[in-house]
Order: sequence, then C-alpha cells, then structure tokens
Amino acid sequence: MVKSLVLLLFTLLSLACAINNKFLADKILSADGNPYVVTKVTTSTYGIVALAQLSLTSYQAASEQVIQSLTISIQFDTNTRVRVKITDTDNERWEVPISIPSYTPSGQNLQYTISPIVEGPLSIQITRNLDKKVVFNLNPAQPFFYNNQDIGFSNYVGYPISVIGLGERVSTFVLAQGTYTLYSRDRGSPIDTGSTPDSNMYSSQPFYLAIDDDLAAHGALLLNSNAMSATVGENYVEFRTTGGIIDFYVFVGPEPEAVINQYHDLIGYPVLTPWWGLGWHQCRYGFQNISVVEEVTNDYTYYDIPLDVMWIDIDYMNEFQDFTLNPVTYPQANFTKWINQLHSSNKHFVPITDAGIGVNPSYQAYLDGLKQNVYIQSAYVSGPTQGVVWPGTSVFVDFFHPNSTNFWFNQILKFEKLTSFSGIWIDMNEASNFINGEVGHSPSIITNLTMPYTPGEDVNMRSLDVASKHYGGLLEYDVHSLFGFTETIATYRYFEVYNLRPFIITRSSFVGTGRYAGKWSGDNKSLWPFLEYSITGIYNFGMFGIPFSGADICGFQLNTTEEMCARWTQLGTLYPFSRNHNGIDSIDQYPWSFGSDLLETSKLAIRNKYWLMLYFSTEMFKVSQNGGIFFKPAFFEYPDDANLLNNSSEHFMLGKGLIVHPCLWEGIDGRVSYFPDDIWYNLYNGNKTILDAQNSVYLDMTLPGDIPIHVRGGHIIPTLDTSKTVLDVETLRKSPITLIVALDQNGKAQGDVVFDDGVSLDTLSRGHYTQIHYNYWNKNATTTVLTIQTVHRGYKMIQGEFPYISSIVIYGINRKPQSVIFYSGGTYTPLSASISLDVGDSVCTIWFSSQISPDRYDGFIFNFGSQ
Ligand code: MIG
Repeated sequence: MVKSLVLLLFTLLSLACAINNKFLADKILSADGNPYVVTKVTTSTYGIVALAQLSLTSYQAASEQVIQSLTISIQFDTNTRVRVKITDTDNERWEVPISIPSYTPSGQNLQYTISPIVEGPLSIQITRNLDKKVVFNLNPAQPFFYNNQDIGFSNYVGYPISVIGLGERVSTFVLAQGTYTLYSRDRGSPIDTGSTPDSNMYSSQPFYLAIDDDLAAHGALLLNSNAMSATVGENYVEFRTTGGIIDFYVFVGPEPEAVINQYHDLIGYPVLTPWWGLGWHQCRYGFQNISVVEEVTNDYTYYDIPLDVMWIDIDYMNEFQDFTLNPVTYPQANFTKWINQLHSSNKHFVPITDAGIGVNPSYQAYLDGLKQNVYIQSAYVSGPTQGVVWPGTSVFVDFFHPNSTNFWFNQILKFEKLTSFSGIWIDMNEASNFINGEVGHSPSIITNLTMPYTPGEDVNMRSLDVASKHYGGLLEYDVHSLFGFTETIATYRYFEVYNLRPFIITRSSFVGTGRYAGKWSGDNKSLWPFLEYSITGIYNFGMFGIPFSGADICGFQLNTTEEMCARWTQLGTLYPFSRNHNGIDSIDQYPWSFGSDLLETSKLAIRNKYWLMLYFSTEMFKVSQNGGIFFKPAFFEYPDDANLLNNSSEHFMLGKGLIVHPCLWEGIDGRVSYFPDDIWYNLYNGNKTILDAQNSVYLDMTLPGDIPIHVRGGHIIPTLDTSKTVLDVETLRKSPITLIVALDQNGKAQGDVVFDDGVSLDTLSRGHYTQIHYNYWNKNATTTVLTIQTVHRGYKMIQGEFPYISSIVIYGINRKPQSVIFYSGGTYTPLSASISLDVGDSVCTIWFSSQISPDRYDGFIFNFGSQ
C-alpha cells in the first residue's frame, strides 16, 4: 500500500516535471534565436575556443535542465574539414566513444574561413574560400538551445540545398523537406517522406551531404548517439538531439564525392571484403530443416547456377538460442555432413545470431554471461534487464563491459566446434525487443512523459528500457543506437585473431561500422518501389562508409512475382553484397521457383557478376585503401549534370568505368534511358551508344536477358573468361583474363587490377597485394602501346591463379594492328595473335597464343602500320 502510494506520488511528480520541461523547451524554441552570449575568445593557428553564457535569466530560473555555460571549440582539423564542438563548461556530458583515426590539425592552407567570433550574441560562420559560400552558420537569429535532454541548433546556410543522407530510413535519395528521426529501431521498412517522424529504422547515421543550386556540395556529421531528429528545410538542416553534446564536423567539398572522401578520412576506411563474399548468396527465413537446406544447395548444382554462400536463419537454433543447434530439425551429424559437402564444392556457410540471449537455466551461454556479469542491467531490480525476443525472456550483452568481448568471442569459438562457418550475420541488434522496455516494469523512469522532447516514438518502444544501465555508469538512453556497432566490433575480434577479413553482416550500424562489417537493409518488401529504394539505400551506406551492402534480392516481406524477381536479380547481382533472402510467410523465390524468364536471367546475372568479379574486387579494394564510394549515383561522377541528381536511381555507376540502367518498372521490355555526356559502349558487345539531343537512347530490356551496362570511354575493364562455366568464385580465381579497352575520344584508356589472396585481414597493412595499372595510349600515328605498370608488388600468385591475359578487346576502334609486340625487361618479342576487326561495331579483338601473365611484364606494342 505504502509502496504503491510512493509510486503514485513519483509518477505524479515526474508528470509535473515533464509538463514543466515541455513548457520550457517550447519557450526556448520560440525564443527565436540564440540565448547564449560569448564572453571570452581565444584564437590559435589550430582553432578558436570561446566561452558563452546563457543570458536569459528567467529561463535560468525555470529549470536546472538548462546548461548555463558553454565551451565552444572550433578546430581546424584538416584544410577541408572543421570541427565545431560545443560542450557544457561545468559538467561532463555523454560523448560518443569512437576512435577516430588520429590526425594532427595543421591549420595550414585552409580552404575555409571562419568569421571572427566576437563577444556578444553567439554566432559562428564558416565559408568555403573557393566560392565564398557559407557551409556552416550558427546564426544568432535561429533557434539554439542547450538543455540536458534537449539540444537544438540549425546549420542555416541560407541558400537552397538538396539534402542527402541522415540514415537509416527508406526514402528517396534527395530527402524531401521534413523531419527525420535518427534512432536505432527494428521496423519493417515504412517509406519515410519526412512527414511521419516514426519511420526511422535500424541504424543511426547522422551524416548528410548538401548540394546547392550551383551543384556545389558540402557535408556535415553530428557525432551524437542520442535519439535525435533532423529537420531538412529549404536552406538549413536543424538538429534536435536528446542528449550528448554538439560535436559537428563540416566538410567543405566542393564536389559531392570530395565530401564523401573528406568524411571517410574522418571515420576511417572500410575493412576489406573476402573474395568469396562478393559472390552469390542464398538465404531464407523458414528452412524447416537441414534436408531443405541440402535440397536448395543441390538444386543450385542441378540447375547449373553458381552459388558461393548458403545462409541459415534462426530456424537452425534450439529454442532460438544463439550458438545452439535444434537437435530434431538440425541434428549435428546431418549438419556436419551438409557443411562438409558445401565446403568440398568451394562454398561457404553463414549463420545468423541474434542480440537477445534467452533466459534459461540450462542454456550455457546465458549462464556464462551471468557469471561474467556481462549483461545490461535493470534500472528497477538488481540483475540484468530483461526483454522478450525469439527465445522468450532475454537478456542482452553489454558490449561496453570489459568482459563482453571475451564472452562473445568464446561463444563464437564454441559454436565453431558445432558448425564450421565463414561469416556471421548479426540480426536484431538495434537492440530489438518484442515488448516496450523491461519484463514486468513498464518504462517509467525516462519516457516521452519525462523527456522535454521525443523524436519520433517513445524511446522505449520495442527497445530495452532506456533507463537500463551499462558498464561504467552509462545509460541505455545514451548508448542505445550503439548496440549494433559495439556488437559488430566484438564479433570482428573473432575474425581478427585468425587474420581473416571479417564477413559480418549487421542490421544496425553507426558511424564507423564499415571499418568492421557490411550491412544489409533489413526487411524490405517484394514490391516494385523497393527495387529503387534498394539503390538509394546502397548509395547511402556507401556514403556512410559501409560499401559492402545490399538488400534482400526479390524482397523479404510479401510475395514476389517472376518478373519482379528477375529484375531484382539483374540489379541485385550488381550490389556489392548479393543475397537472395525471403520471409518465412513468402512463397519461394529461388532462381528456379518460377519459369525460364527468372531461371535464365538469374544464370546470366550471376555469371555477369562473376565476369566482372575482378573489377568488383579491385574497386572495392581501392575504397578500403583510400575511402570513397563504389556503387554510386552517376551524378557523383558527373557533378555538373543536375539531370543525374533527379531520378538518381535510374543510372548508377560501379566505380568510374561502368554505368548501369536497371529496369525498375513492371511490364516493359525497354526504355528510353538518360546518359551523362560522355562516350559509352555497350559492355557486352562494344556497340558505341549514340545519344539523342536529350542525351538519351532506347535500351532493350527484354527478359530473359542481361541488365544494360555500359563502359565509359577511357576505361579498361578486366573480365574473367571462365565466368561462363564455373560454379563458385573460388574456382573463378583460376580464370584467364580478358581486358576490355574502351577508348575515349583521343583513343586512350586506363584501368587497374589488384591481386591479393582475397581472405587475409592484413593485406593492406602488410602490403600483400599487387596493384597493376594498365595504360593504353598512342605513341605515334602507327604505334599504340598498352603498358602494364606495377604500382605495388606484394602478392605472389599461387600456382594457376589468374594465369594469363587471354585476349584484349578494344571498343571504339576502326583499324586493326598488323602485329603485336610484347616487351619486357628491355626485350621485344613478336607475339602470335589472332586479330579480328568488326568494322560495323568498331571492335577489335586480339587473342594471344602465348600465355602472358597479367602482372609480370611491361606491356604490348600494337603496330598499325600505314592503313
Ligand atoms: O523478427 O530471423 O531482418 O532478415 O529473416 C524477425 C528472422 C527477425 C529479421 C531480419 C530477417 C530475418 C528475421 N529477423
């Protein structure tokens, strides 16, 4: 009785508090402007430090929630990046503990200018030197507030901008004006148009790219993990976050891709992907037992379709417990038999693990975790906070706990004894919860009633109670959106000890996740618009530094159709991560589940990716080496063409050399398609594309068939000859290479190839790769040279690997060489080659009779004579 009275009193009190806070927040917001006044400024070569005081004494009296004194530090990080950090002068606040690759601010050659910070109303303005445009503006007339749980500011650039980024959600590439929530949430793919704040999904990625009407670009990151919203206005982006600090990084661009590179220089470059991971993946939720898995694996061979990785969803688990096998449906012996068979055909297995650990006194992993005290703790009782997920009542590993990595690592090691897997799929790590908060305790300590501002839905919805406690006094409230990120790092440890490139696919991500893992876009739907949204999703995650990403091919929820699945397979095989995955209630969507349109198209599409595998691996390697983006809107390559920014998903590029026009529409077999201003050849046959006055041309999209891909003049694309016959990418490594040389208007072309072992983690740090640059150029009127230049030599091919260049196919040429000379180490050797010229197509093919290694020699001389 007394207890419930106290409770009632407490509830009433917190309600009163909530009302008060709400009122306060509204007041500060409507105060219309910045209530802080700069009182002191110190300037150095590396930056500026200023102190500011709250000047509205009436608000000061209203609540202790208002931060009285702010320290503003403007740091000249690099010549294209500036950091604006605003913290509470008097008290420590929560700051995201991510390690940023170390840098020394130079203060030199800055490409931006900070207007002097002066005593008086707080105002910061940063302009890009090149065009004098404002890239950061804390305008004193714009709303600014800094309360304990409600911090808001606007980057008011003052000119119209198109804003891109701010994940995770399903949306158009350029975000509509509106308010977007950033907070990790398990939610099945609503389309977010900026008008429904509860459309946020699995990740929090508070980075955006802004493009102005002159097509100049800048970008920004608010490094903050609290639930927040971002409002995209015509000429501003306004953030409102529920905690932490303002830690705002501005990237000056001025091209979109320069912004992306500047961003990646800050957050770190993505980890290398294993070669096999770039292959074809099959998954399904609802493989009833191991026999079904075996059958699907065998069907691939039966239908002569390549396959690299089989996945098993939670179906394999015993009572949905991580790291266990269901003894009835997935008995150990059969499982092992299947895996051995899989391995013997060069294929891999990837199992799922879920974030929730089932509470069960006979479940060893649960008990181990209890003993090591690694679970997130309840705010209400002593012991772990309990939610409900697949295993029923569940607890969650606190990846901030120093014991947690070891605990997790050991569980994975034990699991490795049961099943030999090559990668790990980490799901439900928002962390997701089937109830709101803790079992037996409705969220009451921190809720939308106590919070001055709630972005989207209540922060406890389908989440752990945010009052739950982490190691070191951290609150779930602050670190909720870091669950997936920290779990990823712990999972990475497993691969790291084997010096293997991690194959980790996570659903939830945060700033920096790409250094450890790839990402899939979660529960999409088998609906046509989701083909298009898959593209904008991969664009976004490429920008966020997680290039190894993909969507469930043919769609997860609902039933696909043959045509949709065929279009999706054409498109999805060009995702960096290509996996067909299906929901438990959906009809089968294997390549053979419908008719020949899907079957034949699937074969073409998968083999097509195999054909380009060396291009994929090389270009993905370069992104790990230098940052940047691989699967990207053509607009990034042609940033002066505004047409490419509109409908950006209709024309994507793979690296700099290939453009793809996917078919995103039902019931058509061709379409008038837009191209950037350049020379383009049909990748498959070398036909030069003749564009009309609108830079468009009709592209045939008949099914079954290949997706339209065009190669850009000036680029050399390596292709693999045995792609038409092999059944896995491991065998593909023995393939000879054909170089497609697509000439620009000056008859030149260049390209790169990287060779490495495809699996080691330390390839880059130890330099165990060989990077070759191919350069095709005219020496004089009759002689053309293709040089093979070693940029870096650190990988020794194993016997039979990429053994030789079998042929060179030149696109855009109307004469054929009379002889080919091959030169190496100062020696010139005439080559016997069979040469054919297709005058109509302007394609010249040169087949070599000798086996010329792709990485060993100096080059070829094509002698055209006088023709
Ligand atoms: O509550 O493991 O997004 O890919 O098949 C659903 C079952 C849990 C959600 C994942 C989905 C997976 C499913 N999981």
